[in-house]
Amino acid sequence: MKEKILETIEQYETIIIHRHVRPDPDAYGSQGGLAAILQASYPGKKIYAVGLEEPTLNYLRRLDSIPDETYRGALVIICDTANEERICDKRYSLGDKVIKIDHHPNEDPYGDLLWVDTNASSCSEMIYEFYLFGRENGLKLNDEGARLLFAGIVGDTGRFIYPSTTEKTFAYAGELIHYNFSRTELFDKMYELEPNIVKLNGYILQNFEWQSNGVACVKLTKELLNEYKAKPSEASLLVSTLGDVKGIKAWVFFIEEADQIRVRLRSKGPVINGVARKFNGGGHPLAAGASIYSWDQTAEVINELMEVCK
Ligand SMILES: [Mn+2]
Repeated sequence: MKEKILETIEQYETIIIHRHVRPDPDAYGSQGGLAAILQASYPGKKIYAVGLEEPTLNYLRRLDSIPDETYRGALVIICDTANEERICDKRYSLGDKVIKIDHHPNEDPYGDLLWVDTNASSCSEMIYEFYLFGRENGLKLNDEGARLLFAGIVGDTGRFIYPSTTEKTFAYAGELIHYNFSRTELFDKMYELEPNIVKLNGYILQNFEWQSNGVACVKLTKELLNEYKAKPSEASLLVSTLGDVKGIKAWVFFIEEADQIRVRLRSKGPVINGVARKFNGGGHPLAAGASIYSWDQTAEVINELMEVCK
């Protein structure tokens, strides 16, 4: 598949790279890393990375804004996005051909060419692997690309602690740090939190609720988020905070947004993306998400979660 993707890339003059909505460092890392590789390798081609910018990730890169016409005859590559619904910037369908590169379960096999590797820690790891594959055929990786791919790997592995981290992950990260970028600066940017968010984290640690079977939950209402002056997207960054609690098997954060309640599920072992799917969501076996539309529904989610943790 890597060979086919490389051949296809070579055939197109314009390549537009997308990623998922509500981006994380791996979304930016894989998208921006691939863009950097293609720009360095094919100076004659027009390469764009598009999507709605997430201000907290501006330190990774800024995105390109392009008119609809640019999509005419273009190749579109979508990184780190399991299903079409989650693709940021719906204009991806205006292109000539779509390639999906992703590491989530392939539940929605969209696109003309698909490369899905659920054993990869991150989509950024796949992009680095793609570069290794194409190196002999002229693919180049520059410092900026390496910084972005490293950030994506670090982000999706929780700094190399999640079980998705493999020997390959460490090997690739080890190669990436040979490039010239400041890891210290990157880590500072990735993990710094505003003081109000640190305080919200304090609230979470004080107030998470134990259920049965090693399940815990956290409910963050609009009122509470207002009190801490925290946006739902900022509260989402704190989801992993319960991972260190002794005896916890899986947990759920309910985060109220304007018109829905975001359900963020995490697990130390029991597979929880099935629970997410029951509420029209999805994701990885140990990290998934969904949406519900009333606080009454939280009990259903908690019950499903307790069921898989039995
Ligand atoms: Mn990812």
